[in-house]
Amino acid sequence: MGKALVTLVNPNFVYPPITPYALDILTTSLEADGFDVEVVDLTFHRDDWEGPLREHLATRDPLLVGVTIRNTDTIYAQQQRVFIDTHLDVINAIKEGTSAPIISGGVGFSSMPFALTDYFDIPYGVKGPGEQIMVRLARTLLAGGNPDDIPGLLVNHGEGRVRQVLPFAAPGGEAVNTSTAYVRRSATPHKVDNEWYYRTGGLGNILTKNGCVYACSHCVEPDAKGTQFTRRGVAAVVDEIESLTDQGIYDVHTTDSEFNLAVAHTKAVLTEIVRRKSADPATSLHGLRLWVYVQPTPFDEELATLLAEAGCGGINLAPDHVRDDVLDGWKVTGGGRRYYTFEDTQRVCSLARERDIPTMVEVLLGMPGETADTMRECVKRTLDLGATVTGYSLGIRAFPYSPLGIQLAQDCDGIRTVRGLQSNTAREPIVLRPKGQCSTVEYERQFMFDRHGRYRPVYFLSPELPEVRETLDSPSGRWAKSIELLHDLVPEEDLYRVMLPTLPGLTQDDNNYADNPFLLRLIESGYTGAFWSHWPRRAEIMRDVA
Ligand code: B12
Ligand code: SF4
Repeated sequence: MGKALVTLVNPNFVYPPITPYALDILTTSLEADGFDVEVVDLTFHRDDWEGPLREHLATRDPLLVGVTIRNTDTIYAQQQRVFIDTHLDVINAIKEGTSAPIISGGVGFSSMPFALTDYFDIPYGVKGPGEQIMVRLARTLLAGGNPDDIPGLLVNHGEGRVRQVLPFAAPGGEAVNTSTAYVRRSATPHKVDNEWYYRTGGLGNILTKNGCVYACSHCVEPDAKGTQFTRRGVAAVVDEIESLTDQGIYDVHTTDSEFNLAVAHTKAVLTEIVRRKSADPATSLHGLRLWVYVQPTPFDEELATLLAEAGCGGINLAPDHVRDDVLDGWKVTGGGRRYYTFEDTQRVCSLARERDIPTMVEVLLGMPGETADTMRECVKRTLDLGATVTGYSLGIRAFPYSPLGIQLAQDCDGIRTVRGLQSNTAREPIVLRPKGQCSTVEYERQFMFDRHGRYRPVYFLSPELPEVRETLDSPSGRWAKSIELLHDLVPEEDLYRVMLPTLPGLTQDDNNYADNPFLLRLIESGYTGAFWSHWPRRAEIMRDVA
């Protein structure tokens, strides 16, 4: 028996299911500090979640309940689905079942933490890594202390007043448990069932470092995760990967913002995997397929060879575009410098091809400056890369603290809309207020809700794309002509290896992972590994399972 019980709830109803890794991390730290932890994982009960939640709360008396919010919405311009409505339902049900305080965190939560602490009407929230702060809160509550003394904790004072306890450091750093392997279990009652997630979702997951030092203008991650790299101990990371492969979880996806940044550490992790494989013919690491997110630099021969030797299943590369004039000021370091060129992208693709490592190239169209011509050139040159799969997105979700979101709010200045601001559910022009003109809760809220409290997630699509005037003038206009143009730009013979944004009825080649019908079929049929790796064979696979 531990000091007290902490309940952790996973309200993620998106399929294919993704292992709630964060809950293993929180559990590891809480248990190490002597707390009992029970996980109520509602992902596998998305149609009857109230039953298991009620039953848990009726038979337990937790000191504290933690709720992980991984995604706020699809962040997918063509299907702007919001998830926080069901998260609120779950949180309200928790409140009915217990008087224990509720704390929330997660990367989605951290993208608008003040607004969500207020919206969920919960006493506490955490922005960024939560393992250390969660332990401090549990300890403080147990001792009858004052949570207002826990630096970094978000405390809800009611009526829209959410404050972060000072002094707080930016997310990351000491907030991360870097020294121990996180305990990954399977089939243990009341814990995350990693093997079941693998069987039903096709992937496990591993974190090697937290945060990102870059400042790409579309991206929420440096703000939500931390603006520095916090590296985990190499042995701890590889011990953890080995514990996953020991449990039969062979396809493991990195959850670093980018695996190849802080590249000396990346190489150290891979070297340790390779060392263990060559030292021990019996280690389950021989079955590992590691799926990684990378940027075009830093990436050299040594890294490519280490990836191949460690057992890389595939590389997901995000150059986003090919043209310098579009990428300038967008894909930049914290100091504002560009950090790769199109030649670097070509190089990663050929280094991977030489080693038979499949590649997925991610392209983000519709950022500021995008025109029909830049789009045309981008599609042509990215298809020429010969990647296994190329994924095109059109339009970007604007978040309160992504550099683009901040800029859009400044440009609106609370008095005008800006061309390109869009939301499928907008009923009036989107006018954002910059920070300083409103409270932090209000500032964050406006990126998700309109002034009447209706969901209206804010997106940006380049107004220089060839859209008709009515589309550009309407806050809910759909960039349909650009999508049609994009489809036209992909030659018929390349379609099998391309993911495209779609309009209802246009095609099935949808690149939104949330409840994607192809992916769901794939998983039912026992396929594992990153979803994109099966994409080129989708027609055949769908025929086989029909
Ligand atoms: C890898 C990844 C994927 C992979 C997952 C592979 C796998 N097997 O895990 C794939 C490609 C499948 C994927 C899919 C999607 N993803 Co994704 N993904 C990521 C990525 C890079 C890592 C997520 C992760 O596991 N992080 C590691 C964990 C340990 O960190 P964490 O969850 O943040 O947890 C820490 C803290 O947040 C905190 N914390 C977490 N929970 C709690 C709870 C409490 C109580 C407390 C106190 C603290 C706390 O403490 C934790 C430990 O330090 C993130 C970005 C990122 N760098 O995190 C995007 C990200 C989470 N994904 C995102 C999205 C939108 C999606 C999709 C919805 C996309 C889509 N439309 O299909 C789907 C959803 C799938 C699903 N079923 O949920 C967005 C979410 C944005 C938002 N505001 O909602 C992110 C942030 C990407 C981005 N830049 O926008 N994803
Ligand atoms: S897109 Fe840029 S800022 Fe975002 S995680 Fe990747 S490198 Fe970092």
